[in-house]
Amino acid sequence: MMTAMRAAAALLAAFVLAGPISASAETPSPPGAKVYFINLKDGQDVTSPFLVQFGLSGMGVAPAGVDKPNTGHHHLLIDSTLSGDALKQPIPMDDTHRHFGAGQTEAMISLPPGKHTLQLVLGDWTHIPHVPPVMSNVIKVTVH
Ligand SMILES: [Cu+2]
Repeated sequence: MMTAMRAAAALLAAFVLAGPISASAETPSPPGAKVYFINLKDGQDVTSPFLVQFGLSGMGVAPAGVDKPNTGHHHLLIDSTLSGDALKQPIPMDDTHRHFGAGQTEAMISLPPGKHTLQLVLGDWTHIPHVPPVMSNVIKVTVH
């Protein structure tokens, strides 16, 4: 996991250094592609840590760094959203923007008790959302 994160960070750094040429390369998503929560519903009560299963239809999962048409890797936004120009840039890597760059399709998530929002966003091989973006609904969960 550390190795994957480090590779992802290196890739992100390489991308940033490459500058405007790479930044103009949009990755298209096919019509009808969507990401969704398989095992969680809006308003659900969960006990931390809890399993989050990432659903994807109309596209495939590929690890970060693998440039293959109609693929991407999952990102879980926790108490956070992406809009406007943020959708044209690499998704930040922090506690509220989790990357699953090894191609994971589920994760155990630990969160403090209380209400939280969750959203899935697919990112391309350089962690940038597709055009148009492939994002799930925002769901609210209550963590116990
Ligand atoms: Cu990513």
